[in-house]
Order: sequence, then C-alpha cells, then structure tokens
Amino acid sequence: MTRWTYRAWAVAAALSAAPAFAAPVLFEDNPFTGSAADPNDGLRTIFGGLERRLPAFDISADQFVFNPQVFGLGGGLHVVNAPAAALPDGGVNVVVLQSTDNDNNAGTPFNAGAAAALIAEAIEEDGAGFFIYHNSVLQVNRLVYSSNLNSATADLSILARITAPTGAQAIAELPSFGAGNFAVPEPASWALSLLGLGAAAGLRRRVCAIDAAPRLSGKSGSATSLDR
Ligand SMILES: [Ca+2]
Ligand SMILES: [Ca+2]
Repeated sequence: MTRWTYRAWAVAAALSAAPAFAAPVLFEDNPFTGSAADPNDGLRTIFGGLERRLPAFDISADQFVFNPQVFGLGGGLHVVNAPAAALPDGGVNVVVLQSTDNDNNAGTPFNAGAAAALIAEAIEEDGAGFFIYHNSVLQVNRLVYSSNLNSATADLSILARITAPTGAQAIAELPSFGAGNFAVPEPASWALSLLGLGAAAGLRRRVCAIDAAPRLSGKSGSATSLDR
C-alpha cells in the first residue's frame, strides 16, 4: 500500500467512524409563531405558515434537531415507527406513522388531521410531540408538531415536507426513519450550534444546502384545506 493509498484509506475509515447523523435541520422558533391557534379553544388549528421544504433529506444521514427551549421535551425523544394498529398507548413522543389511510378508502384524503386522529386513538398519555406521516394529496412525507399527541383537537404545526421522493417511493421510505433522525440537544449544545462554532458552522452550511426554501415569515397564513 503506497503512502497515498494508505492515507485515502485512513480518511475513509475516519469518516465511516464519524456519527452517522451529521447533517441537522434546525428548528429554532415557536412552531405557532404567526398563527392564530388558541391552545384553549378546544378546536384543532392546523398551521402551515412555517413549513419548510426539504428536497434532499437523506434518512440515512440527516436529522431534525429541535430547540430545547422551545419544544420543551425535557425527558428526551422516544421514537416509535409503526402502523396505527401497532402504536403503543404511551411512552413515546415521536411517531412515524406507517399507515397512510384511515378509512379504507384510497379516494379520500389522508392529511395531517387524519394522521393525528389515528395517533390520538392509540396514545393515552398527554404530551406534546412530533409525527411523520404521508400526505395522500401532496404525495409527500411531512414532519408535524402536535401540542398533544393524545388529543383529537390539539393544535398542529406542519414543520417540514420532504419533497422527494414522492408517492409510493415516499411511503416505502417511512419504515426507514429511526431515533437517529430526531434530536433535542442539551441547551448548551444547542447554544453552541447556533453560535456556529467549529464544525457546527460547516453543518449549518449543509443545512442550507438541503433546505431549499427558508421558512416563510411569521405572517404567513394557516394550512391549506388539504390539511383540515
Ligand atoms: Ca386550538
Ligand atoms: Ca382514505
């Protein structure tokens, strides 16, 4: 092995030893900023004004990272990836929902509200959380924040849509999401990442590369009728 061949091998080995989930998509702000959602009105508002479009989210390498001061999930994230019928009744706050229909009728839309209702039927513990579901009208997988996964009327905020792949290919990717795709860092780690220190600066450039459309302003309207 020549010196250069060895060095190439050593670099490759070092890269393969690096954390598998290295490209964060940061969610910094209150998910209901700019919405008229009232947490106490007993009505579900589905807010889409902050939705980000991610054209190149790589499930094997990329991670949704949530501001610990905003999302307040102090006990950490607990992920389940299952069809609705196999969801547990508690102990989780991130649900990757493999089910893509709620009424055995492919002709009716499966949207964020329908997905949240399926999840609420299973979950019996109150608490905020996130879910990933496949929107049958838009044909894309989306990330949603729910103020209470156990409530059929809790307000929802659509945080992101993965714009590729679409349709059956997107559905086929759902089982691949795992715990590594979601993180709420310690406050100190989060602050460091915002300061852009060291490697974090490079990671944030990568975020820009995979986040084609920066979030809309807080003045944006609510979700379209597709999500009601
Ligand atoms: Ca409400
Ligand atoms: Ca349906």
